[in-house]
Amino acid sequence: MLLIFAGLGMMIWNGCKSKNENENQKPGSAEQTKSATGPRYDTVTIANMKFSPDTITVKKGDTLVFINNDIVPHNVTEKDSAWQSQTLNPEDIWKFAPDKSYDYFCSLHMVMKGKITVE
Ligand SMILES: [Cu+2]
Repeated sequence: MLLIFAGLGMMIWNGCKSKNENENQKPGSAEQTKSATGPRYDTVTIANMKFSPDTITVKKGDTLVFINNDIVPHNVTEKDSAWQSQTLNPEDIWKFAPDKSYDYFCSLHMVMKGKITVE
């Protein structure tokens, strides 16, 4: 008799637990994240002589924000010189909305390379 009551108690307890878990999943919270479309800003940080991330995928219309967090000046130069940022001194910011995919580098430090993929 005691076992039956204990078993029944567990069933009720488990039932309540799963009910609460379902209630915690508010419908719409996932939809709100999905509806956050439109132009976005993506950030590339320059630090320790590197672009980070060095490869980035953005949506067409998005704006890339390059931030120089290094202690020396850098720039952002398209591989075939299609465009080039001004010299970015430490703490300078440069915004750029790529219309297509590009490879780029820093013409002050040729080892610094990066890639923008526009999808
Ligand atoms: Cu540089």
